[in-house]
Amino acid sequence: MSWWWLVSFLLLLSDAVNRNNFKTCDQSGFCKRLRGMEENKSGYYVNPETINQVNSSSVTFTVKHEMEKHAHTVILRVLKDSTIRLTAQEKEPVHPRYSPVDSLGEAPLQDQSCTLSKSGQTATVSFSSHKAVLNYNPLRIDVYAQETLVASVNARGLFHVETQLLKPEVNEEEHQEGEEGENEEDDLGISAEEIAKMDWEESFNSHHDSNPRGPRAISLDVTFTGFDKLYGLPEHADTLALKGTGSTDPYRLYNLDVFEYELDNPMALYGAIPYVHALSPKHSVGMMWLNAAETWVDINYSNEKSIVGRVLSSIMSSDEVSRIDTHFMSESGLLDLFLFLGPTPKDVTRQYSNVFGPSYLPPLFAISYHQCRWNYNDQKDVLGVDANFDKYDIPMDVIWLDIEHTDGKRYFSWDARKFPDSKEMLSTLAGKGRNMVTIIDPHIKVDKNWGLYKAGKDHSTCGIYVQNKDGGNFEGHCWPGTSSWIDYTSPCARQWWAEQFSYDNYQGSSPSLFTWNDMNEPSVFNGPEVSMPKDNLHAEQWEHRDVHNIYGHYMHKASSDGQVLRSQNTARPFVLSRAFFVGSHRIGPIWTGDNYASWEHLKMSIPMLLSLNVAGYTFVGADVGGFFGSPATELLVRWYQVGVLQPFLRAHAHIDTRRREPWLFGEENTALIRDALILRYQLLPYIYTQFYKASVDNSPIMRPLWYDHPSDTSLYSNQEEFLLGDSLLSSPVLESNEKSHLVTLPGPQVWYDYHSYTKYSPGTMHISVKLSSTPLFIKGGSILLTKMRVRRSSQLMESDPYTIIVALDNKGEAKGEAYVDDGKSFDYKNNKFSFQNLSFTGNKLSCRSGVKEAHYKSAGVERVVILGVDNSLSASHNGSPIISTFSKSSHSITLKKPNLVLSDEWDIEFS
Ligand code: NBV
Repeated sequence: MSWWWLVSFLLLLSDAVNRNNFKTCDQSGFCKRLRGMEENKSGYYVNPETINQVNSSSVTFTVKHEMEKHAHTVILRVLKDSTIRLTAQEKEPVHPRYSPVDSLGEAPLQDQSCTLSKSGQTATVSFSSHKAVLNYNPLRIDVYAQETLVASVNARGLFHVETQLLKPEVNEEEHQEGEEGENEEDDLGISAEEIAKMDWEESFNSHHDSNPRGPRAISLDVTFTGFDKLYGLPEHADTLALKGTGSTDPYRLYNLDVFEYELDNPMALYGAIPYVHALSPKHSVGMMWLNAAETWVDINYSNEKSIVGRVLSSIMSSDEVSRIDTHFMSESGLLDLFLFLGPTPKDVTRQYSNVFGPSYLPPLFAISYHQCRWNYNDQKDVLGVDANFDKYDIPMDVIWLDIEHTDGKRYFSWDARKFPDSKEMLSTLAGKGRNMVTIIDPHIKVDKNWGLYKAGKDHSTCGIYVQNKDGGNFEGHCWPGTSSWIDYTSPCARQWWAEQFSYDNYQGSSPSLFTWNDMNEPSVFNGPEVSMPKDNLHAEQWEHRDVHNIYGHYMHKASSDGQVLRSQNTARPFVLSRAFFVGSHRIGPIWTGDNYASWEHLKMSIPMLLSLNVAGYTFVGADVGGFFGSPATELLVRWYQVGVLQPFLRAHAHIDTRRREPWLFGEENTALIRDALILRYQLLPYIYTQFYKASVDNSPIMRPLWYDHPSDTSLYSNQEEFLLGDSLLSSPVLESNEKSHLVTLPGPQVWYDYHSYTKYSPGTMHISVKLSSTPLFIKGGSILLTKMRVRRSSQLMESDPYTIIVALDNKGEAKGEAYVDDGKSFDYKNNKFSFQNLSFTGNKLSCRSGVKEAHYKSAGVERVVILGVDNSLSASHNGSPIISTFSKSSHSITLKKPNLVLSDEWDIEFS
């Protein structure tokens, strides 16, 4: 066993994060430099003569610095739907700056026309009812949404671009002369001494970063004025509302494999979306800092008057203006900023979706239940687990195989001893409508006798592997031993990778086999911060430093493309990824990595998943039960009850933990887990409809309560409850042995208990709970689609009939939507789906096609339940009566066998 293996192994045995493995801001050269900048000293100003409207939607100007010779071209572009894009580019960069353009959605950005006017020391760009006011000296841009100042760029003067300098040949003698005061300037206007002081090279632990292109960080402050809270910046194991970072490190965004991550702190985790959402009762604003390099973000909340505050109070005659200062710092890359001006959270979501695209529409099985473990040992084990789900009558759609299923951690292969006939196994599962997922990591075992490794090495048209700083294939250590890493940033390598998923290349695979991409931050056991050296080289000679945070995204994309390719463009892909970046929501789900079987981690799953949804990532989940450790039975049951209402639902466990399949905890607990999973399967038609909506405009699937109720500030810090789509509220039990549970039901609507139909007025209340309780509420005024007969898998439920639940509001009305398609193909893109608008008003329940050109014959409706009815009503369709029963105790009416097809248009009349 070599030393690195021993070190990694020992690390795996320790039971908490090893903070020494990861940099603090002080240990990260650029973070230290930029965080240490003094406010209001930036020295950047606009050259007024350069301000120019280049086309109907864009204004450009040149920004210069008092001390430096470098000039920057800034473009302020106005996009359709209250969106601004601001980019700054050095005029003559020594090295180009990376821009993660593949994060942008497929639809081209749409412009909105604007007008430019200048007066005195400012220029104003006006569009719709908004404007951006550019102050020349010092450089500042104040953005007003409908006459209200919402954001100020560089109000604190922290804009800074480390212009890419040429590395000085530091000669000791000259350097000393410099120190004695000669201080000669280079041709960029910076003294040799200053250049020498910058961190050209850096070391961390035993790792050396040669940084051959020199310091080239960028920094910018943006102040959100008049806002109460800021959200977003996934991924951190921290509160939903972002904290001020005055006494901590800034929030760090640098995709890392953090072993046993800690809760409640700003340390980096597996993925990065540099996006914040500022919230006040009147306004929501979103901001994306589109940069794929290591990024740190400082946040400060205050009510004091700043320059911005003074500007605002002079307009609004208010004394105190709450403001949130942010400071974004990235190690390299282009400055590229998007501001979404709202005004509501939903508007911000739509504006985000216009730029970064909506979410991907998963196949139906993907939103059902996944059973995973590191590892299911062999074929027999898999089939035994599968059979037990049937024996215990528990629905399940997918069984997962972790790294041990491979031949020596060579991905796309099977350990022939353990899995002698994978196709047979896959087909047994497929017979019950069940699928399988195998893990495929980005590190490729260096094995000259392995076809896949060799094919990558010998590829004739492009470099398949990431290179080290000297241009050879980078080799590091990971699960298979010495490995190389695929360069997914290269389109050619991505194409090659996608081809590995063909049935010919991936022997023993079949159409029901899907993929899990782990370790794609990338995790390199013997690399700096357990990742890749920053001076490694990618396609087009980009340094790893430039592309680090988008690396995993490209792997996710290439794997998903591979699945689409193998199906000849007919089947929707399913790839789970651990690393992610801006735009990954268009590819497939992610999960929150290696959590722990503790109540604290269960609780933390909620703010973590909510932050992701706020930042545009809708299909997300956390390992049910906790990855490390063995959950006590009560915790496991509660975790299922929470997990079944979260977007991605997978139970998973570390190899060293006790087996924990749902039937291993005694009959009573098996029943509780079964009930939780049955609830998920009953709700699948509703949840699938939410996924459809996310695929249109990226509406979050899992929402903070404030999202639909932004004017209620008491909800701003609520991270114990969440909305699932727009009609359900989950108030999970997150404490051991809880008997009396606090529920917050936001107004003005009434709410109904999903299980008992009890009606609640909005407000905060205690309800009594047992271990069997899964507090779940339906919003008055909504209509939900469910299927009450649950079978072994979602596929086997395809033609089962629907139950429609109508929850009336105080006016006796309700509305909802129902989306149905084949659940697996791309036919929905050719209008083979059904999207129905359901509404209950004036004693009539109507079902109308919401998309006229769409057609798909759905299953029938077997039951309609109306909640919130005070007396018995008789129901009929086209004059024929429908059997109905009134329940006095639950104030509900149930209609049986109305004989209707959901995808048809129909009315049910009540009298
Ligand atoms: O492949 C093994 C595990 C996997 O089960 C887990 O879900 C990943 O997050 N993987 C990490 C590597 C080892 C973790 C200690």
